[in-house]
Amino acid sequence: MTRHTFLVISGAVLLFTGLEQNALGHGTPIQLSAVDGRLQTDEPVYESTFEEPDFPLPSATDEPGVDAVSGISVADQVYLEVTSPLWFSTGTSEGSAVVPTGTLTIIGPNDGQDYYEYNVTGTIDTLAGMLWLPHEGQVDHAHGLYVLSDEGTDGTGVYGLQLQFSSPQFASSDPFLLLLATHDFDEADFDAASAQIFAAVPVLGDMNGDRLVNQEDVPLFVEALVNRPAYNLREFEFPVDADVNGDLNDDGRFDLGDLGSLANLLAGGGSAEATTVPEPGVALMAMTATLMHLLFHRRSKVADGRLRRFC
Ligand SMILES: [Ca+2]
Ligand SMILES: [Ca+2]
Repeated sequence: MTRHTFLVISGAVLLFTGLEQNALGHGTPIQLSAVDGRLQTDEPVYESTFEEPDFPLPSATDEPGVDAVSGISVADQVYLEVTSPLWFSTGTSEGSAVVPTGTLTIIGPNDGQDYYEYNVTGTIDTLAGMLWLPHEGQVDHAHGLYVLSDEGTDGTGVYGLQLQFSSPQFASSDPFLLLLATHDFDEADFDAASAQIFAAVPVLGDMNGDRLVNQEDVPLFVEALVNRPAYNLREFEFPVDADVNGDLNDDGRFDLGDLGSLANLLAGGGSAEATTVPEPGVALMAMTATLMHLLFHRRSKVADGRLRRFC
């Protein structure tokens, strides 16, 4: 297995419109790798919060510089793409994520001469593909900046943007979610705001709530189909709406008709955590076997009169 690894260190900056000073925060490092011809990140969600602002904003041309690359060839091209609209949540109870009128600016690493800057608003097509690599010379890690512009109606809260890395040389990474909280946001409300953004940006096919799609979702996919009460008792790292995540053929229903779509999805690459990728037929057979086992298991327990539920 060939493994190329380099680091994308994400800085994060909060820019106050109308103020001369700017607030600087540091984002979570994103580790990007290429394994067996496929890009992958080390986490499905990255968070950044700003406690005490740090002044002043460093020069954009200095901070997002690229120091080095190891692994991925400088001849390879890697792009950063937006895969869903920009979302915003204030984390209020019973609230929801909304598409903000404000702007999130992404400043990509430079190539020794210049840097790339893209503004993302509520529309998905603002960042159609930002060239993240190649860079000249040896590069071990790259820096990016995310600038939250306090414009429009969005104020204190959390921004959520789903991104992915793509490349002509590699299969695309799974989408990953970037969560950025403004410096004056109460971190006690961060989980609520995040949950509202998670709901706005579901990961289709993720049935075990890790925001990844791989073989581990198969038994949960089946359980959600055949025994929803048991499935609903489960607690996941990230919230899951089975009827949304499981409706892979986009017909508005989560049912047996989605099984084949999950098989195709897994055969198409799985996720960053998947180590083997089955053929569609193999995946479908595995799911069918799991389904039959669970159905038989439930029937047996019901038949003996002692257990009415399986888990
Ligand atoms: Ca999953
Ligand atoms: Ca469906």
